[in-house]
Amino acid sequence: MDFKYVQTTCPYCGTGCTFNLAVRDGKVTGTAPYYRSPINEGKVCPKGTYAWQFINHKDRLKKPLVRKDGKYVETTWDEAYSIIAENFKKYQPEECAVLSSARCSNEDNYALMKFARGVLKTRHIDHCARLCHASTVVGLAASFGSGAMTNSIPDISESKCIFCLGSNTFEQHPLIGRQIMKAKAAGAKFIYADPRFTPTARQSDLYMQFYSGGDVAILNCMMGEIIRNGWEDKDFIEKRTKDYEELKKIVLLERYTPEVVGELVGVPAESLRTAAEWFGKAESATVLYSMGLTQHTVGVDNVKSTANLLMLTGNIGIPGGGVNALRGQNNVQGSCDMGALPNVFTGYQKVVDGPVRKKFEDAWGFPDGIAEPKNGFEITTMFNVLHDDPGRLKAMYLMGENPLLSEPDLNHVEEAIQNLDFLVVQDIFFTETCEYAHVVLPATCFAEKDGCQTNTERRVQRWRKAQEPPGEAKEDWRIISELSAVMGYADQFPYTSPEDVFNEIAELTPSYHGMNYERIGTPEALHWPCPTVDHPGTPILHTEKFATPDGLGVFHAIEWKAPAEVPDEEYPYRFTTGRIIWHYHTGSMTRRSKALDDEVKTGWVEINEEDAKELGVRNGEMVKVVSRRGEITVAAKVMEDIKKGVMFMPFHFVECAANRLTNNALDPLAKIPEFKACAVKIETIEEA
Ligand SMILES: Nc1nc2c(c(=O)[nH]1)N[C@H]1C(S)=C(S)[C@@H](COP(=O)(O)OP(=O)(O)OC[C@H]3O[C@@H](n4cnc5c(=O)[nH]c(N)nc54)[C@H](O)[C@@H]3O)O[C@H]1N2
Ligand SMILES: Nc1nc2c(c(=O)[nH]1)N[C@H]1C(S)=C(S)[C@@H](COP(=O)(O)OP(=O)(O)OC[C@H]3O[C@@H](n4cnc5c(=O)[nH]c(N)nc54)[C@H](O)[C@@H]3O)O[C@H]1N2
Ligand code: SF4
Ligand SMILES: [Mo]
Repeated sequence: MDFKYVQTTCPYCGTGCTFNLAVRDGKVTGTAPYYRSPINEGKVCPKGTYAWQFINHKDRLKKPLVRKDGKYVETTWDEAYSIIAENFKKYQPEECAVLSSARCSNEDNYALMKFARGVLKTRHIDHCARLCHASTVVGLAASFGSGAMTNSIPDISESKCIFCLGSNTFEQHPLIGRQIMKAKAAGAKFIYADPRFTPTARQSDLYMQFYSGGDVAILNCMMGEIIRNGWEDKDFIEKRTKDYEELKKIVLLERYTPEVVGELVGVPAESLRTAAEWFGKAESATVLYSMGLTQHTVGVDNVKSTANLLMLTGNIGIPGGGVNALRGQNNVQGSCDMGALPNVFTGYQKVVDGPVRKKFEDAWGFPDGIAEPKNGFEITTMFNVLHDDPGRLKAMYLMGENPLLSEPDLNHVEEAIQNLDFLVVQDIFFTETCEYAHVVLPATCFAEKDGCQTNTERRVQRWRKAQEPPGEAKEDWRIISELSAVMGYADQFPYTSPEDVFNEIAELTPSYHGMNYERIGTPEALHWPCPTVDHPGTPILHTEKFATPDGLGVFHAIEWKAPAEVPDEEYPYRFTTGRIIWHYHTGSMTRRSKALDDEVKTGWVEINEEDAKELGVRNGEMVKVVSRRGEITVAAKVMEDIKKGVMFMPFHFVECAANRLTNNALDPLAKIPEFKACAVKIETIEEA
């Protein structure tokens, strides 16, 4: 028997834990701890523990598939490439769109970004970061000049006061949750606000249960209290920020006093006062947030408000402080860094910036040029254009995303995608989205490839190949390179290994410039920015000055606004969506992992006890949840842990897909949809 351990990084959430894959006779058969990672020190959550179970699942895609007469038939790579090449040749760059993947490596994303802009010459490229932390990228860039988490994961344990708002950390970033427990053990106060009494809420010293969509009001209220009591950091405000007076004027308004806000969001005024006092007086304080803040039509406002609070209290650029935007997918930070966005090349270098563009043109050497210097469509815009303006977008190349379950308002998305003439999907399983594809390409998963990914704290870490892929599956970057060669661009994709791709990334990306496989291969790996080969990397941002042109942080005076759709007589309940610890997004991997699937087989809707009583709904009863966009039948989970008037559903399950109900209303700047607030009604199903 042949047995070995292969060290790798978790393919699920943005925490970026390291573990070993146990490999027996060439097949991955388990996981084992790897103790030297400073992030997780040998521990993992259930998804990490069982991240091996889907790898050799019988459903893995093993050969390219083409649709013929409505059926998918296996084909050779050569035929698949020539069908794709022939089809894409028919369309203008403007008619093509590309979706990249936060589940794939930096090398995969870079290759696809280059394919979009260089081979297809289209400006329309985006990925699921749009549905996730687009508000963070826009909001923190406006406040600090850089849209990334400011401090490191281990640094959270140093904080004296942690305010967690819109992040269910213990279920969605469990190994960051562990840092909260370490901070608490060292005496930190932990404040938590969420419409639901989650496992994270159970660990809090102060819990505020509020109506979804009330975040700016809460943050303004806390800032008002801090200023009224003189807990603000005057020195920091004066030396390192600007536009403070406008902020001050707004947050001191009568409408943001604890009494008024308490009434608006459904929280006792006293709790708001205590939260402000703990946060304002702490030696160091941090905000941890995630989707509860970003997935709103006011997502950018929410993010800017957290930046306001942290600057007001002088908690930026110090250990135990910071705006810690917990990024979601294993490599969503990396896919943004790689320029899988409609407005930037790698490292946030703008596509409209002349010298930047010239740099990429020269380095890439496409003889017939690259995409025009203009921002492209966001993923949400792509589906709106497909739906509302048929014929404008005709072909799409999609790698490692499953929008037919993850986008808002699925009925709209289903109509939209049928307006494509040609769709290629590259995945490891046959997903809901594959059902609309003309060609499906089998990719390798994390255990079958080398590469790297960038976690939420900007740490760039390695994946290492542990086994051969199933059937004829290939690495994503290799598929893209081979296809590009068939399309006449072999010279532009000369890579023989992911390391070749990474070296090109480092060359063209200032924040990755000092990185190479050897340097990122250590247990600590490296945080960007890392501009030179002798630079140690940057765990904490903005220590001396902000990344804005004048180096100052910018306060934004922001008023609270209601969500796009609020409860009314016909749809009287606030509806919000999210996740559970056992499953991951559209479930393509976790529902094929026996241990995780055994824990939770299907979805439910959480209903407050009193609401259930009024509705005459019993625990476990099947009910219809109806919004203006669609309806689903699902079991009711009657509980006291959710605020009265609010209902919650996990969105992982196709048979009761929460996104049939969600609202496609967008934040005007970030173009992120309002997954966290719409209105629904409940209909009981008559017994037959
Ligand atoms: N197990 C598991 N872990 C994951 C994922 C997964 O699918 N499964 N996905 C990963 C990804 S990509 C992401 S982006 C992260 C997301 O991580 P989180 O943002 O922590 O997860 P969510 O469940 O979407 O939402 C968090 C909380 O927001 C609350 N909430 C709802 N409405 C509001 C509101 O209006 N305001 C506030 N402040 N809170 C509200 C919800 O009740 C919920 O508890 O998780 C990552 N980790
Ligand atoms: N209602 C509601 N909807 C939401 C959210 C919410 O909170 N509420 N959250 C949103 C957020 S934050 C996010 S991030 C999105 C996520 O939305 P998606 O990214 O669409 O969801 P995933 O299920 O992660 O899809 C990733 C796909 O990549 C495939 N894959 C995995 N590894 C590889 C690989 O190495 N190569 C290739 N080619 N494919 C691979 C998987 O099989 C899967 O099909 O969902 C969004 N949708
Ligand atoms: S916390 Fe996230 S990265 Fe760590 S094991 Fe769990 S899913 Fe993987
Ligand atoms: Mo996400």
